Amino acid sequence: MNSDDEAAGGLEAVLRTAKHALAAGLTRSLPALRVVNQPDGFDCPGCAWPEAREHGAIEFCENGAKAVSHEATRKRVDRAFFLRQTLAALRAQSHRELEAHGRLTEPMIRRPGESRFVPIAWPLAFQRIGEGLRSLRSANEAVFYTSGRTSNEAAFLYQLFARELGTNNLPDCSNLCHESSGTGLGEMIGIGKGTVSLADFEQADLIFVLGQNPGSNHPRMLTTLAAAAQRGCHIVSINPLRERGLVRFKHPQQLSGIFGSGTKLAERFVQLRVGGDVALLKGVMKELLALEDARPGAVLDSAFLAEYTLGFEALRASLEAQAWDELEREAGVARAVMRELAELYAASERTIACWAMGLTQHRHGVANVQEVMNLLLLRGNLGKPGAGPCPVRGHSNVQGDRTMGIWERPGAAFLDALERELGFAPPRAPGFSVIEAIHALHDGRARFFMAMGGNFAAASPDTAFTEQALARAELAVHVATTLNRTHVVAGREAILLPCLSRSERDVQHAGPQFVTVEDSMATVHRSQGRLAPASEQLMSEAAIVAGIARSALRGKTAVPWELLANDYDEIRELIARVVPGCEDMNVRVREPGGFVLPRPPAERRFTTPSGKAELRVVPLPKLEVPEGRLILMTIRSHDQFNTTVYSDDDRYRGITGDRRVLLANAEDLAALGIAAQQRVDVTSHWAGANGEERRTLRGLRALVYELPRGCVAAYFPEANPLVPIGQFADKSLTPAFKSIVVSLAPAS
Ligand SMILES: Nc1nc2c(c(=O)[nH]1)N[C@H]1C(S)=C(S)[C@@H](COP(=O)(O)OP(=O)(O)OC[C@H]3O[C@@H](n4cnc5c(=O)[nH]c(N)nc54)[C@H](O)[C@@H]3O)O[C@H]1N2
Ligand SMILES: Nc1nc2c(c(=O)[nH]1)N[C@H]1C(S)=C(S)[C@@H](COP(=O)(O)OP(=O)(O)OC[C@H]3O[C@@H](n4cnc5c(=O)[nH]c(N)nc54)[C@H](O)[C@@H]3O)O[C@H]1N2
Ligand SMILES: [Mo]
Repeated sequence: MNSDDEAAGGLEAVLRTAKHALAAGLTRSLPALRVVNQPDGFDCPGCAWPEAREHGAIEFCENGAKAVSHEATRKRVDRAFFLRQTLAALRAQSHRELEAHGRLTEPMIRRPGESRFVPIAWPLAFQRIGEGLRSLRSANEAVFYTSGRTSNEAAFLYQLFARELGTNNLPDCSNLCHESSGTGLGEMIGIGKGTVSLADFEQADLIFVLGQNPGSNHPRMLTTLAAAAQRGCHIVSINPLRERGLVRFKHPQQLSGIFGSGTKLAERFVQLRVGGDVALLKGVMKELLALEDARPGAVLDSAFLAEYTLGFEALRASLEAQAWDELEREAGVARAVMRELAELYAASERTIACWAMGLTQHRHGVANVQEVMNLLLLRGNLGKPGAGPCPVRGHSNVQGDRTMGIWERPGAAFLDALERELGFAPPRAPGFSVIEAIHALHDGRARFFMAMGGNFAAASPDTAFTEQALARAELAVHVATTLNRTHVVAGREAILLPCLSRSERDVQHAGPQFVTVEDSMATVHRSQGRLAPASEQLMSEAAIVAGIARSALRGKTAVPWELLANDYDEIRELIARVVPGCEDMNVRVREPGGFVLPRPPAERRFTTPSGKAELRVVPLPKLEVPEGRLILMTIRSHDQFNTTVYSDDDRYRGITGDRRVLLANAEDLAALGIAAQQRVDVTSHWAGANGEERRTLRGLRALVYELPRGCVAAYFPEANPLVPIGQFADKSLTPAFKSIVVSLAPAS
């Protein structure tokens, strides 16, 4: 490979961006791109990486452009479309085909036993949903899912409605995503968020990037990493796959980046086994203790450990008792490499650790996160400039939705505040997370399913089981922008409600509205769409929730729904009274750049029971992989946003024209007698309640790839049928999307 093939970004990214804008129709898409992530524009609907707030600079990336162009498409899914397409025809289409039909334009309903969606007026749709909800025996038979693109204002209203109705059944995409980070950090430092800001990246001298592929999934993060690398900061990527976007980077929006050879990013790449992070990190910490023994007082931050933490002695004892051979075997990394990492870390004054799905989506996802936090705490890398944990969030407002109360296990303080300010008694029992909701729908404990965005059927594990569960809902209600698999499989009866997208103008009775979002670093800022709505019939998410709430609760409500939906300042007044840190929200969010929510650990204050940061001893996970079987991780390509697939290419990984592929180590394929390019059937195996369970996905093309022995990879969501419903992270219940035991056979 020459350097051009290696570098992410550059001229090719510019051309791709232009191509996606052209595909959407220049007149809709280019004005939109000009106001993405600008102070008076809208927040990019792509990832949650914060914007560098330099006025005048156009802050978007190739993949943000794809997300914007996708919602700015000129194609329409209208009543004529549904006359042509039966349910059976829609069910036969791929994820990519369904999304490519374009934007939903008017409310539609599919009645029980009918084979088509037909139009329904908004008031009648609300009425029907209200009836459906009132017919439930208990509010706990309803499930209210949220994906992470929903604004703070809509999310706050949505949870308020669910709780006034009487349930905490508010599963969200976080359950499938960073829940392990929230749980792991919450136990150790008191809140489930990271503590660093963009400014910290300007001061760090060492950045770990664990289980993350920012070149495709957080492209703007590369600008930050490139700037750090240029001033000499060390960057270490820990990943079974050598992700090209982390090797070299060309800034696509600067001339030097378009034509130059790029900045070298991660100078160190540690290729561990899938699931080997706890073992690797234990090894690094064990070597760190050895370095401290050799140079007492020079390696650990003993003053910090003594003043701010608990549990160091137990952690030390467990590391000392841990055998090296187990660590090397489980990590698939030699002790010498762990030693090198320990030396690099010991020499660093300010370390940041970034991570994403490669850590969270394992049975030991919480343990992974806690080992990272242990490592940081040993050298006091928390609450000082240039240092700290940085879980890199996925959806653009997934963190904000949680702050607004989209959570099946809300804290007592949040519920108390709701009760105090709204005057109704919210339910106190925990609700269903995604996995729990799937089971409840499956066995009839839940009978109503509503989704505020997202694609529950395709994003969840065990597709066959999940689709069966969704199909059993008596009524399924979807608030969405584009058509997807969930809309065509869920519910005996289904209602599709089309909403405004992030980039579109939102005008209510009180005039033009803006919404707010919270990025990955806890900054809350405004987002205001500028494009004309895709159809005159679209409603905002906030107005849809208010309409449903009024219909379902009738007069029995303590909430002025109409007033709130007419003027989002009124929603923010309420948020300011309920959500800590949002005081004076209407004033502060109008200031340039918005405001930062409090993160006590960033000031070395800990709201844990002990009042200290608590180091944790986590067990060493042992992935039992029987002879002849492999561990499968499911990952994103460069040309998708979660279940929205834009093309069948994966440019940085050099894969074109096919997503039904299985990436594997050459020696593993040879040992199994499978040739490169041969089609294989992949079967997952797990211990179910009634003996071994298995699922098979047929006809994936085997591709030789630079992966450790025993590890294979396939794309999400095509590979989701293989993910066992019963395998999820301890404590956080995040499905083990990245460690599935599989066997291969030549395609039948
Ligand atoms: N363009 C675009 N942007 C996106 C998204 C998108 O789909 N498209 N999705 C958004 C969302 S919701 C999220 S959550 C993020 C996801 O962002 P990422 O977490 O970067 O996405 P994944 O493709 O799931 O990649 C996980 C990485 O983990 C590695 N990995 C897998 N198993 C292990 C392991 O056991 N250990 C280690 N150390 N590494 C491992 C994989 O090789 C891969 O590089 O991106 C967000 N941004
Ligand atoms: N195997 C496997 N499975 C995974 C993962 C994995 O790595 N591997 N990753 C998991 C992760 S990290 C996540 S976050 C989940 C994602 O799960 P989800 O968030 O449920 O899925 P998305 O694909 O992001 O949702 C796309 C849909 O959202 C709707 N939409 C888009 N914009 C808007 C909007 O502004 N408003 C509304 N109301 N709707 C909108 C569109 O109809 C679109 O079809 O998937 C999870 N599933
Ligand atoms: Mo995510």
